Amino acid sequence: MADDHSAIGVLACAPFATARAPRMSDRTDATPALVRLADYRPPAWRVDAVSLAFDLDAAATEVEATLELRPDPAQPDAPLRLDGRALELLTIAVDGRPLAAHEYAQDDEGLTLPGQREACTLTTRCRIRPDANTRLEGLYASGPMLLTQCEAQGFRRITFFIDRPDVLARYTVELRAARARYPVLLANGNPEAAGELADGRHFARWVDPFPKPSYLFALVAGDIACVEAPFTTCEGRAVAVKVWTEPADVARCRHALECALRALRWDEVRFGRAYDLDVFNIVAVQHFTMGAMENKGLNIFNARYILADPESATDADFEAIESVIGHEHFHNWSGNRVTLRDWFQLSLKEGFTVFRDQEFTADLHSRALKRIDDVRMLKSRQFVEDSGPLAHPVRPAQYAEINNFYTATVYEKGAEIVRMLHTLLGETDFRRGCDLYFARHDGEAATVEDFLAAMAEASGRDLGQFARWYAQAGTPVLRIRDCWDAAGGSWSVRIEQSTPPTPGQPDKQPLHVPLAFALYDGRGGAIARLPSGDALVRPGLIELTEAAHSLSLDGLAERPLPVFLQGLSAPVRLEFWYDAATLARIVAVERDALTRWEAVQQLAFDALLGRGPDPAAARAALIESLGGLLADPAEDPAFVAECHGLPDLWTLVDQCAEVDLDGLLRAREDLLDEIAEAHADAFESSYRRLRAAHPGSRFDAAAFAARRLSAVCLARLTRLDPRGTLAAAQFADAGGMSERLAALACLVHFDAPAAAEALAAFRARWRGDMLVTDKWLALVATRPQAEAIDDVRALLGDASLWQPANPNRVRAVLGSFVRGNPLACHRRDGAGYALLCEQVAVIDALNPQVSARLLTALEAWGRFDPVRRGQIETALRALLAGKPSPDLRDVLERLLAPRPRSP
Ligand code: B3K
Ligand code: ZN
Repeated sequence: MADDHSAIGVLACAPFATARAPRMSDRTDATPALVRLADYRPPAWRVDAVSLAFDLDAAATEVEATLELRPDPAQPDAPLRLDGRALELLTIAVDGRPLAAHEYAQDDEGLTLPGQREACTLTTRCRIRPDANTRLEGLYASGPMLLTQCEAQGFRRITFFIDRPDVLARYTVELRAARARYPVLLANGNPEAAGELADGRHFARWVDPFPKPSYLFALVAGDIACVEAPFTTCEGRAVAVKVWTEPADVARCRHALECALRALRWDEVRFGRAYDLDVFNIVAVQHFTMGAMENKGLNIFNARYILADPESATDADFEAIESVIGHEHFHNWSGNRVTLRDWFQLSLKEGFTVFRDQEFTADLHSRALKRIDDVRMLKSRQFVEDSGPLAHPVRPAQYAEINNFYTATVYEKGAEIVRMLHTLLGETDFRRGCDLYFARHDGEAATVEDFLAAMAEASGRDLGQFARWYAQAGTPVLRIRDCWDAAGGSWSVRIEQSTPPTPGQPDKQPLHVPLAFALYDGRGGAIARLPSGDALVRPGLIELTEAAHSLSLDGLAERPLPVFLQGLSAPVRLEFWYDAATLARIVAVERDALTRWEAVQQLAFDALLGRGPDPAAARAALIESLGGLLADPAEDPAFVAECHGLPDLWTLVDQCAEVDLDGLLRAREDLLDEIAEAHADAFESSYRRLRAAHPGSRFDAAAFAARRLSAVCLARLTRLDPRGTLAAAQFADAGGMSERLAALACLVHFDAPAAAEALAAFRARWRGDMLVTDKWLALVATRPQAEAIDDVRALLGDASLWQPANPNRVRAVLGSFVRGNPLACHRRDGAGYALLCEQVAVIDALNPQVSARLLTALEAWGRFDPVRRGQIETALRALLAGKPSPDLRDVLERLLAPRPRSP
């Protein structure tokens, strides 16, 4: 364990120069320069150890940093350069000697010491303004708390540092603050000392024994309380696990604490990864740009992913909390112990960790349902991203603003790549590969190549071609045609793969694709024999490596029913056309739940988009299949609910080169009406049965599943009952938030007479709780009426509700509006786009990460009709002309770039 406290003593009494006039500029108008992967160079200087001392205060915090610096002998002439943004430099000294003005140069991006060539101790003292920090990056205030968010480049807003992930240092941190206002002082690592200071102030000293990059630094100070539990790791380490929040909410942290204990144990059992500190602190805060952050030993969470009880949180909230708690903890190895060489490798930690959290949920609950949920999300978000102007490789080759690359592609497609490795290698070799990767790179900054090399070595497989998945953007298409020769009893199949052009990548190479498959005979029995040909075929899996493959199987008595891509064995689009009867048969005979669900989706696509051999037959088969699923007591109600959830608008848009938005929305509503009418009795009886069998808010898998399906039944029944009687009754006697919110959504979305009263009652009940109020805001913003835009304007004018500096409010109102209210946001008169872009500009001045992300919701605009395209282009160009932040500018420029053409 590093013992740097003497250094803090030195730091506290070292003489300092008074620095020149502060440079505080934080915005530039210029297009940010592109950073390229090809330009990567190792750091010219290393930081071995850091001592930080914070005199915390919301209005003015002073940060004293002592860095043990050492030049890279291979780059002897490189000057010492440190990153720093919006820092007021108060003093600077090298080896205790105050620097004269000519010995360093400060600019908007940092600090250079041109004459420094030898290893040295650099001490700086800076002043920062947490309460003026609306970017929520660096040190900022959330209500009465002070906290940090450093990933990706926020540490440079706290102190001068070589702020890149391949500079790993050991940190000692002393926090000092007024005890009355900040009684709890937390930082990374283990607590080492604490005590009183003069004038009602106190201090806490934390030492992190593990070297880490600056993006994992964190502190929290405030009047917070915790729930806690002991945990003993498989290595025998006693860990105090604590979940903290503002005292009034602490009772709602119990579920999160239990999730953390489950995550700690699961990672030991499934991945052999043990926790490595004496304390594991998790803190919930109200202001947070993302969901959560994996800082070493001090995970910081958006409160929406911590606080829950049955009265205030839905079943989906409970599930999401478990998943995010797991995700952040799993980063302790995939991200923290083994970190990233550079930000291009982001998916190395994010894709891998999403895969790990997906497996955590699948192992603990229903593997089938988890996969369906993940694939639904992948298709509605990542596939759309991958086919639009913001498409980029899982490992981008360049970026203007790294914060714009925390995307569905880096996270979800990145997880699919890891899942394909798992499929290709099998659990045993995959685990051996992970173990090797962790052992070989522990304490290092790694690359995608390092990860693949460990997997290849552990399995003996050549992953050279597989690596293209990281470099090539766009969703590959598998075009499959089969042929049956009845006379010879021979079945043959041709499989072609291609990937459409994406921005900057007109030409694509064939990928290494694991294609799961099954062949069924006429009675639904699996055909065990394998086809042969020019692809590697093993039971249940074909490995594609070429642009085209041919396979065949002889000696069959009847035409087999082939099923491809079970479990979505690769993130590709499948073009293999079944007629409606065959799709219905797949729903009936297939064993893989995801493939059954996909067959239902396929019927819906054919019916809604007028595709396939007979759209009318697809519509009839869909309605019949949905009825069959509803009537079958052997089916898991949650699976039935998933099947009844038709593809959302964005998944449908993704299927079309040119979109008739109005037509698509109408078609979807008409189909839902028809389904409701066709199965009205079954919906009613299922609804009553499910609610009677699982009253109240019990928390077990059966109750979750029942509530999921009863919510679908209620939504269909409310279509048939303009008075919304059943929904009003459920709203009145709801057993918890899931039932209450489902009922309220029906009343609001179908404009039932009781809607206004129910909305008012909900708002009054939760007036003091903005997290729950966010659910209310989202409902108001998604009322599917063109006039909902007026409601949104009213919300934006209500200061008790609208807090543009809080990302949760922005997501609840504007995020819901732009993603979930096509009828209002995409109004043909352009009023929705005007509102969105006007608000994006307002938010951009506060928090550029949030404004840039909000605008990505327009990524499919190039497929819209000419009228909408014209309006969107005008709105985007106006934003571009109005001095956007570099983050927003980057998104705007990519949205407006000419579309890539096929070669
Ligand atoms: N690593 C963080 C995300 C940080 C976002 C920076 N803009 C959360 C996560 O993926 O675990
Ligand atoms: Zn993550």
